[in-house]
Amino acid sequence: MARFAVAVVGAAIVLASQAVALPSPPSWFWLRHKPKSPGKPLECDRASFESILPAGATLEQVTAVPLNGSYGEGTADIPYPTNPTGLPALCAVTVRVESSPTSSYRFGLFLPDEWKGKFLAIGNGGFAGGINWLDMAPGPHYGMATVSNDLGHNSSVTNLTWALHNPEAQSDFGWRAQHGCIVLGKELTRAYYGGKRIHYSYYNGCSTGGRQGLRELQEFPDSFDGALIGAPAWWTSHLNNYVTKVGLYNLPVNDTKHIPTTLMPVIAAEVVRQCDGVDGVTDGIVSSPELCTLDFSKLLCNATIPSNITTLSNTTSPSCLNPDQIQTAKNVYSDYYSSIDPGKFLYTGLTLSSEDQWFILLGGTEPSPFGVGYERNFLFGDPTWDWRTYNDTIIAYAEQTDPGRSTAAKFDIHPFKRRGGKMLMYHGLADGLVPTKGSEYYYNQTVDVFGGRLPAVTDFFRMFLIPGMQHCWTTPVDAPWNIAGAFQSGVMGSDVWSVPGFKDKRHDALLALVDWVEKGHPVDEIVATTWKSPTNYTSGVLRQRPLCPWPLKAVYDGVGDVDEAGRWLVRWRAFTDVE
Ligand SMILES: *[C@@H]1O[C@H](CO)[C@@H](O)[C@H](O)[C@H]1NC(C)=O
Ligand SMILES: *[C@@H]1O[C@H](CO)[C@@H](O)[C@H](O)[C@H]1NC(C)=O
Ligand SMILES: *[C@@H]1O[C@H](CO)[C@@H](O)[C@H](O)[C@H]1NC(C)=O
Ligand SMILES: *[C@@H]1O[C@H](CO)[C@@H](O)[C@H](O)[C@H]1NC(C)=O
Ligand SMILES: *[C@@H]1O[C@H](CO)[C@@H](O)[C@H](O)[C@H]1NC(C)=O
Ligand SMILES: *[C@@H]1O[C@H](CO)[C@@H](O)[C@H](O)[C@H]1NC(C)=O
Ligand SMILES: *[C@@H]1O[C@H](CO)[C@@H](O)[C@H](O)[C@H]1NC(C)=O
Ligand SMILES: *[C@@H]1O[C@H](CO)[C@@H](O)[C@H](O)[C@H]1NC(C)=O
Ligand SMILES: *[C@@H]1O[C@H](CO)[C@@H](O)[C@H](O)[C@H]1NC(C)=O
Ligand SMILES: CC(=O)N[C@H]1CO[C@H](CO)[C@@H](O)[C@@H]1O
Repeated sequence: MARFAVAVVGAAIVLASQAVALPSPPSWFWLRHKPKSPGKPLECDRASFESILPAGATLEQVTAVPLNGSYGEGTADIPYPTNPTGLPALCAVTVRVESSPTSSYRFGLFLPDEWKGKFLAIGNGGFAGGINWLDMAPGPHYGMATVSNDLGHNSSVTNLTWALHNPEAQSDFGWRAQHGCIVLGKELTRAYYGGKRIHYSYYNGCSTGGRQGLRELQEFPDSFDGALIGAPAWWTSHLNNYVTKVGLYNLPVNDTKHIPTTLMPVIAAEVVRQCDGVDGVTDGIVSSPELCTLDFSKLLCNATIPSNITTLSNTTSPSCLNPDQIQTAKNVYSDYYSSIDPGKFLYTGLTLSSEDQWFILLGGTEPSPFGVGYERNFLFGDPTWDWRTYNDTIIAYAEQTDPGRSTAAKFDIHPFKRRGGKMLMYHGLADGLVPTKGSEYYYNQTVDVFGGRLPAVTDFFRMFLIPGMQHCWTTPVDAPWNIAGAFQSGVMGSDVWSVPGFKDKRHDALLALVDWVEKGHPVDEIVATTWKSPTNYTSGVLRQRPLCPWPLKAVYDGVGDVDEAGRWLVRWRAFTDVE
């Protein structure tokens, strides 16, 4: 154990986080010994797992779950209290691993009776400290052994106080718990199935989960053959300060510039009015926000309305903004550049059509806990740090220190590509939490590292932007959104997996990825689905549309049913500066 602690301390003093590889697990980490009878599967019982777990790991639970059973920790799992139901028969295992003398993480493993020789790791969301049992549920339906971990703490998505003065817990959050549960999870999987090989390993995560997946494949390219990365919160050192900055655009609440949450849908509706048709189809969905130049004057209140009246209840003409509020909206859409180091790009703005989710970052009386919690508990170690003192030097400091080394900004992933790794990234164009253009920026940076040529990247890494989809799931504008990404099954029901009614590689992005990895078929399109009631599949399919690998996009052929995926063609986006 001591050796591991030393290695981690050694890593923590390296400030330039991109340059040095993270330490590998120490020797005590590996299984104590091979199972007693090689070739013979283990029983799903405590004795079997206890006999092989390494010294630093403790067995918590082993449960044989019958067909159509349910498993999870219920409300004891603060961020993931919903237990999946309707599971295939499997062995559920929970293990706690000491990651340093003062820290530990827990992980859960589903080992399906009908195993197809595959392994799947699942991500978390926000700062959620808990095993994501609900998101693990699809894995065994695909025949995959599936792992998820609690990132080394026990908390809700927005509670970051566990990180205060706790660099070991920060490292578990940053990369260590995720990597450790993959290494040990694979060992246990092989042992459980009698020493059989794992033929393919996959990843599925969104938001923080997207970050976890990128972090893992950047540092440990052998972990996955395929990774499905949704709306990644990859640029921790920038993003978690950016969200404070965005919050400050709209504060204090008694300022004339403040946009109350009641006006956000008003802006959203005006954006749809002006930007919907720009993509060629008037359907209430803004599919090409980058081609729309919003005329803000259409949102401006007439001069007769006093500019200090900002709430709906005070105005006679409520569906409008004062000039200061217009400026706030412009700030939110603008990319963030440093005021201290002029011209230095710090983050992309939110896209047109994200307004229905602005309440997350702009709706409070102080900036989001994703920002202030990060600054107080990770960055400054000062629970009294005053967000009013935020300034643009903070990002440079965060970049240098990168607490927990959680930032996933190592764009050179040649080792992942060389071993045959494939990655699908996706991001909702109506995301109001993690800016969509940040994924585009990530993709561009990767293209640069690969010589500035798109084909050098598209042959192993493709990105799909999903018009009208918010952060990770669902839609306020009846846009097709479901591609079986992380969290997407869970919000449809505790027993849902894949895309209900369309459990195939054309509609399910994980199955598309599997087809690319295992059969060599590149993913040229994914058909997204929505229902009459967007998260209720029994309400009936409303629309399906193909998504294309960025920068390609689907265009309606002008004939037939616009809500039918087959009526859409693939076209080049209006770039002239890429191949
Ligand atoms: C599966 O379990 C649920 C309860 O969780 C039950 O309502 C349902 O009838 C079961 N289905 C089958 C096929 O046994
Ligand atoms: C996490 O905290 C909750 C609420 O305090 C508690 O019920 C639960 O047992 C804790 N979980 C673990 C693994 O410590
Ligand atoms: C945050 O978590 C800490 C324990 O880590 C707990 O004491 C505190 O009550 C939590 N705060 C909220 C707002 O839930
Ligand atoms: C806003 O509120 C703060 C404190 O609540 C007060 O000091 C300030 O004067 C107010 N500003 C305006 C413009 O009313
Ligand atoms: C401003 O006044 C004009 C003329 O009265 C009216 O047509 C228009 O709708 C008003 N605009 C807003 C945003 O209230
Ligand atoms: C708005 O400003 C006007 C004129 O400056 C002032 O008379 C009025 O009291 C202010 N209203 C509010 C709600 O602050
Ligand atoms: C910016 O904020 C940091 C952290 O609160 C503080 O140490 C620094 O003095 C501030 N810099 C300026 C120029 O205000
Ligand atoms: C990505 O690159 C394309 C092509 O050069 C460019 O048009 C686009 O603005 C870039 N996007 C971002 C977010 O950097
Ligand atoms: C889902 O839709 C069906 C059919 O419209 C309806 O009967 C059912 O109550 C809905 N379920 C929920 C949870 O809203
Ligand atoms: C003059 C007036 O009606 N003021 C109201 C404006 O709206 C706020 C918030 O709803 C109320 O608190 C004020 O009384």
